[in-house]
Amino acid sequence: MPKAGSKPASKTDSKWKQPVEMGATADDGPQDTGPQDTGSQRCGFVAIIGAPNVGKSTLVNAMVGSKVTIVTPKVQTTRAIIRGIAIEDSAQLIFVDTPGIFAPRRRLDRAMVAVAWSGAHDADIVALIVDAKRGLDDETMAIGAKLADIPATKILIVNKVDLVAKPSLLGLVRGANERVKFGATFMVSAQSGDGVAEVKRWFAAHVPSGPWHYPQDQISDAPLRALAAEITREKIYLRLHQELPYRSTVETDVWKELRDGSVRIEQTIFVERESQRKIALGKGGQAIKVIGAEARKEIASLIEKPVHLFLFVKVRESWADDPARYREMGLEFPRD
Ligand SMILES: Nc1nc2c(ncn2[C@@H]2O[C@H](COP(=O)(O)OP(=O)(O)OP(=O)(O)O)[C@@H](O)[C@H]2O)c(=O)[nH]1
Ligand SMILES: [Mg+2]
Repeated sequence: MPKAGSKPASKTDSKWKQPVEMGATADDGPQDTGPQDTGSQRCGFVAIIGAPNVGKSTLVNAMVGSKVTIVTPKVQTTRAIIRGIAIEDSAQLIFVDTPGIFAPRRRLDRAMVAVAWSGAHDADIVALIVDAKRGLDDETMAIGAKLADIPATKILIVNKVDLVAKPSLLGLVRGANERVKFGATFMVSAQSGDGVAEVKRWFAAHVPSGPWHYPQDQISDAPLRALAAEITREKIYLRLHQELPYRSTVETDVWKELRDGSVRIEQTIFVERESQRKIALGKGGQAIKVIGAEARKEIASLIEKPVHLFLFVKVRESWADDPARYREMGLEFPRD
C-alpha cells in the first residue's frame, strides 16, 4: 500500500531510471533511500545464474512483480546484466539477471558468459537455477563445478516444476546437493509464480544488514532507452528464427519527448549481411512492421505515453567485433 504523503509511483517517475539524451551523463548515485530507520534495513545483490533458457529472466520479473528483463522461448535471450529491484519486509533485494552460461564460441558469447560470472562473483547470494525438465545436464553440471570458486552463499532453485511430476525432482535435488554446498533448495514455477514468494522471503532474511541502495519505489536501474532497445530485441527473437536473432543487435539512437506529450524513438537494428536485412524487413516490409508495432505498443504502455517508433535495419558486417556495440550493451569487449 502506498504510504500517506508519498509520491504516487509513476513509471516515468522514480520506478525507472530517466532517459538520458546522447552526450549527457546518467546520475547513478544513490538517492532518497526509503525509510529513515536505516538501522533495521537489509540490502543485497542476488545473482540469478544458470544455463540458457532455464527461466532466469522470468524469475527475476516474478520477484520484482514487473517486467524488467526480456523473456523468449529461445536460448541466449539475455545478453548483459539487468538489475531488477524489489522490497520484501525491511530488505531491498537487487536481483541480478545474467546471460545463460554455456560453452562460448563467438566473441559475443564469451562476453556474455564473462559478464554472467562477474555478476555471480559480485553478489551477496548466488542462486543457481535449474530447469526441472532438463535436470542436471552437462551445461548445468559445468556451472556447478565452477560455483565452488565463489565464496558467497549459494542456493538451488529448481524452476519449471509445473512441467514435471514432483517425485522425479528428488533425484535432481539430491544430485545437485551432492555436488555443490547449497544453503537452501527451492522448487518454483517462475511462470505461474508458485513458490516465488517463499524464495523472496528467504532472500530478505539472508541479505546483509545495511541501507538500501535505491529509492524504495525503483524497480530497475536500466535507462529507459536501453530497456526500449531490449523490448525491440525481444520482438525480433519472437518473430524471426534460426540465425537472425543471434546475428542482430538493437540500439536506441534518439529518444525525444515531443511537445504534445508523446515520445519519438529511433532505433537501429544491426545485422551482418544484406540477406539478413531482407529477412528482417520481410516481404513488403511486413516483418519489420509487425516487430515495430509490437515493440511500440509495449514501450508505450511501459512509459505511459504515446510512442512513435522508427526502426532502421542496417548491415554492419562486423558489428559483433566492434567494441562500440559491446559498450552500448554494457559488456566488456573481449580482446582476443
Ligand atoms: N513451463 C514453464 N516455462 C517457463 C517457466 N519459467 C520460464 N519459462 C519459459 O522458459 C523460456 C525461457 O525463459 P527465460 O526467462 O527467457 O529464460 P532465461 O534463463 O532467462 O534464458 P536466457 O536469457 O536465454 O539465458 C520462456 O519461454 C519462458 O516462458 C516455468 O516456470 N514454467
Ligand atoms: Mg534471460
